[in-house]
Amino acid sequence: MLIKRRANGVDSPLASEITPHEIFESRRKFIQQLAVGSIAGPALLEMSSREAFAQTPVTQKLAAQPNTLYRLTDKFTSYKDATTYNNFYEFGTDKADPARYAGTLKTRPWTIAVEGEVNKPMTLDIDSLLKLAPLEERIYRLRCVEGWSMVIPWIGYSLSALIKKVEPNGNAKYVEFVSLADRKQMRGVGSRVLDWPYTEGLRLDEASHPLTLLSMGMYGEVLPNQNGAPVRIVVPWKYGFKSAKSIIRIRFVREQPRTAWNSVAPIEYGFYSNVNPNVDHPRWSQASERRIGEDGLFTKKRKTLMFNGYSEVASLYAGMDLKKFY
Ligand SMILES: Nc1nc2c(c(=O)[nH]1)N[C@H]1C(S)=C(S)[C@@H](COP(=O)(O)O)O[C@H]1N2
Ligand SMILES: [Mo]
Repeated sequence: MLIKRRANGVDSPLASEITPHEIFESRRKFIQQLAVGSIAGPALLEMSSREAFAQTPVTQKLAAQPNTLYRLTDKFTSYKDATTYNNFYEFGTDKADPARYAGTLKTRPWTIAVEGEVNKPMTLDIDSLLKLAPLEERIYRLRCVEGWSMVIPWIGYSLSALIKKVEPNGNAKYVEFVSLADRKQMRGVGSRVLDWPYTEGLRLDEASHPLTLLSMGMYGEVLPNQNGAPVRIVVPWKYGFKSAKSIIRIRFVREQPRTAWNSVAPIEYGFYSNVNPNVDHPRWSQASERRIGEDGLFTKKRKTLMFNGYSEVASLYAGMDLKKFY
């Protein structure tokens, strides 16, 4: 059988676990039709043989239940755009660099240490992490501070599921995320654009908010390396840089942690970095955004929404001056 593997370090998947991303959409429609009863059993067989003979590059499929609460109705960004227009400075600063160079990242074995101010520190390997809670598919918008956005069907579960397991103690006020920084696998880590490793942080209540996603997949598959395999954070109401990729450590701490972008340019990148159309970045207006894939000459930009449209998080910031705590 013609099954090509991407060089992404994922252990050989079973043939039955493989889905080409190109058919992700048709599979979704098909499953929806199945659910409403307009397609009967035999079509299923037809579908699987079509999948089996698809001669496109494939990655490893990852099953997840659609989360009905967190599903934007916006059209998805194409898989191609979402996997070839990336910020992942460990592999270079050009948008095309991560897709070009992240193949050298070895995503298995992979462990993530969860530690600090918790009663039950633990080190989990990626397989136990995948089994810790039911995997959900959530369609979130990700807004980069550079002025563009994407809509992506992520797979994962609320970070709060992991937080409950480790039992933060009374001293835990913030959560720090640390990405891998291995020069041997990541050609950009030699550069001095950032002080490696890439770190990010959230207040404990932000990290515990159900929207905060621990993500291991997208578009029905495990995460491509350039999107932060094998595990990353996705915080949809904050600028994209808060969503650290390829994380190896989650630490519960007393003080607001150092974060990578805040350290290099504190005036430009605040700790909070909530999407806010009323507070401009010194170099980029935050009032509107370009949706990746909608780049026609006359395509209108979209208005950027407060908290990227996730208004349910507003209560986390009650009484705070969001111009000061940008
Ligand atoms: N470790 C790490 N995480 C990172 C980055 C990075 O350079 N290194 N870039 C951030 C930025 S600026 C954005 S916009 C998002 C992009 O995520 P995506 O490529 O999956 O769309 O990842 C964030 N996470
Ligand atoms: Mo970004």
